[in-house]
Amino acid sequence: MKKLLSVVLTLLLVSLFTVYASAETENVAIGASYEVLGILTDGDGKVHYPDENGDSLTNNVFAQSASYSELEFVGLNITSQETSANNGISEIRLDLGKAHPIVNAAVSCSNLNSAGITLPAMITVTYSVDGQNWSEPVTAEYEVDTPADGEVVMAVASIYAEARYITFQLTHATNWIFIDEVQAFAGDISNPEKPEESNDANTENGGQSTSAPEASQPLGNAPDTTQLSTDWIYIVGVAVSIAALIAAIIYRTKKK
Ligand SMILES: [Ca+2]
Repeated sequence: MKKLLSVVLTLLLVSLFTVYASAETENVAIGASYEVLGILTDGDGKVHYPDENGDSLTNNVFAQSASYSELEFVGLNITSQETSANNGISEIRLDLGKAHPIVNAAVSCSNLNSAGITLPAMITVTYSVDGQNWSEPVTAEYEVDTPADGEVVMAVASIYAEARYITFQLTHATNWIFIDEVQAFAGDISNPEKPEESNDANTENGGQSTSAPEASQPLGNAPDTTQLSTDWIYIVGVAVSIAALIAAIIYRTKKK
């Protein structure tokens, strides 16, 4: 009986580790090249809040505070030529070098209202394997519900598809948006933990596309039925594991 118990416990630990490992992701945007639309050059040719070395957004370094004086931030201005010509939307176009299975993409933004720097009113992400065929826009959600003034806030878009090119479209709430990093996390895209996206953000900008996941399927998302059944296998597996673990502990306690 003891042998059986140790076998069961070992199997449980292995299965729990497998579940944990499948949730691991890696930021494959570190060191990736990108293009920015929205840096402001004034009439005298002065560049305001530039991307000093052209690597601030993928160097895996974050600003120490929300301040505009932090060199890690790249300033994007709604009156810049590029943003003006792009319907008031600034963009960061990331090239990962090759296609990766992308679980989600994130962008880090300063929220310093007291200095006229606000979070984008909306962030949408589109992605592509070949740079020709693009997904429908996916709305990124802020990780903080009510960001405080002076806080740096991350917005995350759920992707679950192969992608090499990822474009962040940043709709301005005010003149300035300050960004210090963009990220793209590769991992297991076969098992999306579907956060059912609300369409609230989409309605703010009537022109943008609505719900995203269905539209992004042509680029490689698994069908919903597969996702659901895989989810349930994990949930049942973990539940059985925990029940068996408790039973084993009770059994051993009684033996003593
Ligand atoms: Ca950075």
